[in-house]
Amino acid sequence: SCSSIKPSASSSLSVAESFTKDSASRIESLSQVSGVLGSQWGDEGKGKLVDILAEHFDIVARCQGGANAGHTIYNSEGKKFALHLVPSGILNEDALCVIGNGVVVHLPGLFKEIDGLEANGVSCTGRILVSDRAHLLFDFHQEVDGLREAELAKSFIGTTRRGIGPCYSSKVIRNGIRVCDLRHMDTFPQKLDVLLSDAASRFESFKYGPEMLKEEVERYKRFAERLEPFIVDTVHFMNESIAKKKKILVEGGQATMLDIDFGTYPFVTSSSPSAGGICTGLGIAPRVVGDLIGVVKAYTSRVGSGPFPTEILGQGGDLLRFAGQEFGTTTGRPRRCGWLDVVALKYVCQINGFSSLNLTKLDVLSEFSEIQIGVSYKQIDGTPVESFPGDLRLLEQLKVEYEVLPGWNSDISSVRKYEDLPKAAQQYVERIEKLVGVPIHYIGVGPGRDALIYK
Ligand code: 2SA
Ligand code: GDP
Ligand code: MG
Repeated sequence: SCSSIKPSASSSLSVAESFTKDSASRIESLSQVSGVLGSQWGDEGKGKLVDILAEHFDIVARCQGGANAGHTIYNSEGKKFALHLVPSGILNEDALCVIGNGVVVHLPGLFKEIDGLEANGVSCTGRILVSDRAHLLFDFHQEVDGLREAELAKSFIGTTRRGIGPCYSSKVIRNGIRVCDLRHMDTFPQKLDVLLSDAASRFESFKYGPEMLKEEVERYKRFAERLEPFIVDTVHFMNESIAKKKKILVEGGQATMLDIDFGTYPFVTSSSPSAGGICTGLGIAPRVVGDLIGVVKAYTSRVGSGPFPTEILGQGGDLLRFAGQEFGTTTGRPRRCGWLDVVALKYVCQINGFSSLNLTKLDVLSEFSEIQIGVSYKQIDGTPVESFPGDLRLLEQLKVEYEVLPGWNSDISSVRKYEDLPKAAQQYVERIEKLVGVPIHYIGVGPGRDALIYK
């Protein structure tokens, strides 16, 4: 359960050994419907874990977000893949990939991604199912994303400009166009005209005329034909699969600190990357959802604007950024870096009820002789802050209190057993478990598939 945690194993090797689980038993004990969710501001290494777990699941499903996600995976031959809309299960040939109703789908991007995978020997035919209820994200949504950011000037969000916010806006204001609408080309042009006219009346620089509509409709007629074999009522499919005892892994995009409700609003994405998004984005009941693994980077990164209490500015930040290769998978933007923030992490664990954590990129901290953990927040007048605040004004002014732990000054990237980690590295892992109250079952020590320690 989320709240139970093993006692500290820092004192003797034999105790640590008894906690070391082999990979098979850890993965096989995961429940029928499990999920992998981001626990910070994204890019924790969700894609890598999903890729590893996918071998043991029948279905890998995305429930929210879109091509703003960037999941980098190295396969067994060390070949690099960057996935955006296609679930990270695609590299395991037996896994079926579902794009659920909660995802916003940019068809030109999806087909480009599929073509790229196929060109690299990954067969996608018959392996990707797209919900008929999913909303379509058009090129114009991307253009509007850029125009909105430009308009915000200095207070820009720092979006990926993939059209995510504008597409979810269309959905929520109820004039969005869904995948099933591609089957009704008689009414499609009129629906698209409403959206494009709206954008044109809102933004002076948005150029729109009858030619553009005609071209876009023709393009979408071709996309509709190509997409037809992928279109499924995924609500029915998921629930039937559950009844047939198929194992399902849900792959989260972004992370809870970017959640539209729980994140640092307005510096968030427009979907629900937290546990609730699994049910709304796939149409499955909360009681069928079992284990949720929170993926946590051993430090913190954030791309885009917004509060980041434990951010390290200047050289320390650069050191983490280069050691961890912290650059956006989708946009290439340099990521802001800082220490682990336990206040934020505890808040995220409460919201999601994680059964375990995957601590990633522990190897990156080998560069540091001392490691800090943000353990509590205080207001400037010294008043303690109980939980991660919703009020940005408060968040920007607070002071973080740190604990300092010794570094391990050695390369751990080839370590494969928990007990072989240097004492100081074990101490860091166990201190996090203790502070957060959730066990760490997986520890990443490198980007490769094999660079994972089961604890
Ligand atoms: P958006 O585009 O509307 O979702 O942006 C809103 C905020 O959400 C953040 N966001 C992300 N943060 C980290 N990683 C993401 N995916 C890519 C990656 C990002 C990239 O894997 O590296 O390549 O730049 C992601 N997607 C959205 C975004 O930075 C805004 O703060
Ligand atoms: P995601 O969006 O959560 O899937 O994460 P990204 O793929 O955007 O970013 C994580 C990056 O860290 C990728 O380049 C991964 O290859 C890499 N990575 C994942 N786990 C580890 C790890 O344990 N150690 C190191 N050094 N790199 C890792
Ligand atoms: Mg990413």
